[in-house]
Amino acid sequence: MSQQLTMSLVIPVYNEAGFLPGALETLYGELEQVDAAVDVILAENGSTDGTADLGRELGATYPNLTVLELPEPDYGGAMRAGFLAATGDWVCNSDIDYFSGPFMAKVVALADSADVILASKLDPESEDRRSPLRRLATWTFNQILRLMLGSKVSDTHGIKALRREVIADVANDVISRQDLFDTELVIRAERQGWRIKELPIVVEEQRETKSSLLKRVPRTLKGVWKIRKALPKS
Ligand SMILES: Nc1nc2c(ncn2[C@@H]2O[C@H](COP(=O)(O)OP(=O)(O)O)[C@@H](O)[C@H]2O)c(=O)[nH]1
Ligand SMILES: [Mg+2]
Repeated sequence: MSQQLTMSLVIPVYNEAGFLPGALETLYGELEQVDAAVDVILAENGSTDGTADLGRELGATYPNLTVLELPEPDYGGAMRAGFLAATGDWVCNSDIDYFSGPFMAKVVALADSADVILASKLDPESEDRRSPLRRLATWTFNQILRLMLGSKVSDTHGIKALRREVIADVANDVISRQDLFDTELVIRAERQGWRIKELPIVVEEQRETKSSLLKRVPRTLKGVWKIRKALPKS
């Protein structure tokens, strides 16, 4: 019998004490369909509502759950720490309100034929149930990445899985913090020639976004420009 794949699931969390218990119950239910030895890393930083303590308490109920606690609220910083702490053959990444057991099961099935697997909200077969504004933002962001960074992938900022070797290859070069960490990680993997596969997904967030879309726009444009300057010329 071949050995079971190991998979770490990195989830950044910030002030999620109210949402965490229900979300973990749903998540662990979905993980039952994944034929891999899965461990979950909650990458918390800067919460003021006891999210990290609660996560550790829930570790008594849920197997293989660890909490990384860092000082400053920084989505990208938490992602970086989580990705670098992960020990699985594959490292998945999801939000606490947007994850997918079926996607992780597909990663197991495709593990030999790809190095990076992206759940693409823009795949023609995807079913994106978010608001038109959020869908437009996703499409526009992807156009910007194509234009400014020459990327050919259709979604860098969603549910994804990377072979651990890919992370070891590129994570330390990523300069972005906050929302662009994962985008730069995927684009650096693309530039390095790692095999990328995109899969359709049903996009259904379990709650409205907490951050303002409008505030993200200037920050994102500035961030993409910085990535462009930092990437080696292709
Ligand atoms: N560690 C950490 N996680 C964050 C931070 N901001 C957001 N998150 C987490 O990132 C994920 C996505 O956040 P959400 O508010 O749902 O934003 P959305 O992507 O616009 O829907 C959730 O799991 C949040 O808890 C942060 O500053 N630090
Ligand atoms: Mg969300």
